[in-house]
Amino acid sequence: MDLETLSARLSYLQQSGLDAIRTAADTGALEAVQVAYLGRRGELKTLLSGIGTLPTEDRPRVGAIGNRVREVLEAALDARRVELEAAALGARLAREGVDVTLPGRPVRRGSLHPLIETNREIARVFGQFGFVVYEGPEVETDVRNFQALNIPPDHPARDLWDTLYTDVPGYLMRTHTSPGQIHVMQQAVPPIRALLPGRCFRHEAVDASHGFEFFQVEGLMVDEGTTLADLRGLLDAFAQAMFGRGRPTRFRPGYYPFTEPSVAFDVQCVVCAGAGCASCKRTGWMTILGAGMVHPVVLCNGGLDPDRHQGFAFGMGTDRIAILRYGIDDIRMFLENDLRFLEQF
Ligand code: 2NL
Repeated sequence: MDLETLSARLSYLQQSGLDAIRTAADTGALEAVQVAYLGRRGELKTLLSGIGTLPTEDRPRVGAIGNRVREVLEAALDARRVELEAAALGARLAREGVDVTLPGRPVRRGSLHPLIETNREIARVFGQFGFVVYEGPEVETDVRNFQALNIPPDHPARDLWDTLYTDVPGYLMRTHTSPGQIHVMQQAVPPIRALLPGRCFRHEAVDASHGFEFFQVEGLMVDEGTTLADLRGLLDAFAQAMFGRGRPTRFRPGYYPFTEPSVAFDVQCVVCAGAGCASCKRTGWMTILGAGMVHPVVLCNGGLDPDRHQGFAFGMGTDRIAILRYGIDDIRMFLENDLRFLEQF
């Protein structure tokens, strides 16, 4: 082969290499072009192996042309590689792109159960009078749930059919939050202003106004010289906060083994406002809680001296307060966990 032919072939090789590089559709194809032209057994190597047949003085010139061809092709390969990678990235971005202007998926927010909200509202009102929230255990001793509260052994509440007993002798599911107040009396030093919200349990046949579990809130105040008048004033303020300003209230005589005297506290019916309706059984009054002066025996059981300290206590069913506030007629709704009901509050 002579110099001229070899130069022409090198020039042709460069041109066809550049064409192949330009038309390579992706980085894989480009890799194949590189191997075919510049690889160890590529076209350039093959062509240059003919250099030995040239006269010695021509060899450097052909070598220089060969190097130049390699440089041109390498530069073209690099440029095309950058181009292909950018195009691939662009295509991927277009394919996987996120439309940030699309509306988001709505987050479904939960809310507190209406009974828990009612408990909190009750605690908020009494909190303004200095009452502090305490909590007691749901499994209690027979002593604290009954004996300490002056509830005699033959009291109907102690019957198997009214109380859920555990299989551990002497332990039961508390039937009211009062045993929690015994804990408070035994631990705190008067003046005591305690509020005890919590879940209670009774062995009941379930109907529209009875469940086997229910919420109760109890209050206890113990100090020197605490009277029934203090109780009345406090409960009036509570009734007005829950059922509206200026709402008339009344005390009626009641009975509990743990208070003496005992009262029922009524609020004028919010539905009929005195005219008589089904909601208050046409009496014009709704009983919202029971209360009384803590029985001296109970004060003693709580570790206090009745000659020095007196107190009052009151207890209410959260369910009942919520029913009256929201105008619901079936307490089973509160425990059925039907969102269509619960979401209305
Ligand atoms: C009701 C009536 C009441 C009490 C609860 C109480 C607690 C102690 C001492 C004295 Cl430690 N009394 N609690 C007093 C009167 C009534 O609850 O019908 N609740 C739903």
